[in-house]
Amino acid sequence: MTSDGKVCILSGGVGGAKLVLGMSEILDPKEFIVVANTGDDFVHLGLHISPDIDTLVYTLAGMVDEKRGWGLKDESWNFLGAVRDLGGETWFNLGDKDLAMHVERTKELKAGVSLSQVTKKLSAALGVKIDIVPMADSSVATTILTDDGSLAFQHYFVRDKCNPKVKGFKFEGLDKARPADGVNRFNAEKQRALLIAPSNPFVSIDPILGIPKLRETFIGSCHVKLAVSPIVGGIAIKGPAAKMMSELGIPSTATEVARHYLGLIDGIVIDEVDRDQASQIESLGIKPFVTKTVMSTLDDKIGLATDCIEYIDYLAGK
Ligand code: FO1
Repeated sequence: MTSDGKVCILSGGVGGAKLVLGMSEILDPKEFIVVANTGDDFVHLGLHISPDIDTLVYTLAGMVDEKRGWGLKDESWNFLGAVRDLGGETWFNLGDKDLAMHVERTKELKAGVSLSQVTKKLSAALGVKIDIVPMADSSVATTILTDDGSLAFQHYFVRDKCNPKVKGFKFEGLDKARPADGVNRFNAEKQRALLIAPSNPFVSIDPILGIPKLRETFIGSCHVKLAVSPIVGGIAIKGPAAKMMSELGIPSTATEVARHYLGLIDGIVIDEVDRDQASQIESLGIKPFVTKTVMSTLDDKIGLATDCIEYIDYLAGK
């Protein structure tokens, strides 16, 4: 590890997990931690589901279904079929093998083990060496304010397929949330960088940054603050970020992603197709780095992770 401390990656699900996988190929596990959004967490059929943690763990364990981006590959769906036969809720797809993760997590949480500790235990069991830390151990629940009323995150995202028009967001429990121990340990010293993954700024990153005092602490504890834009050529590679932006009256551009993080980040990585926005971003006082950000192959993921680390070192004046 360098003497300059660690990199802390803030991540949601699919897009963030891809960058983290790339990072795991170029950095030692001791050189970085991943802080996962838990605003998407919910209790379903009596089970505690932590979708972004699951996606990170399965991706790093090489077990994720790459086509869907979430859940396990070679999955079967007998449990879901049996729930359907009983007239139960089947809008949220829980595969037979995936079920084990939620059952084990729920059992441990019920026994009083913290989400941080359960995550550590379950990721280690699957051979994941990267430190994945939930943003908080207490519950934070993202609610989407829409034209159809307030919707719990997974109702908006999975059940209603992101169709309702978004008017705003609420993060219940955020005021009482405290950063998990792993995040506190990271912030106790001067660290190499904060890296915001190409995740949804509104529902994946804002819940993390909204934990009281966390944003200010990151500003103080990290030498460099860098984000990667999840918006490429006006669209989001995965998920509703671009749709949310246009419904909120914000142009869906990399420039607006940079503006969203104004006051926090020193630099932003944007895609080649958005090269013409570089000077606009620069005029915000944020330094843009243009590269290929779409991560289809493992080489793409390693390439973007390498670019991020090189740009972090450049911004640190090395
Ligand atoms: N996403 C879907 O689009 N449909 C699903 O049925 C679904 C099930 C699911 C089960 C377990 C899990 O860990 C994740 C799951 N996801 C599903 C992904 C997840 O809900 C979203 O990708 C995130 O919450 C957004 O980051």
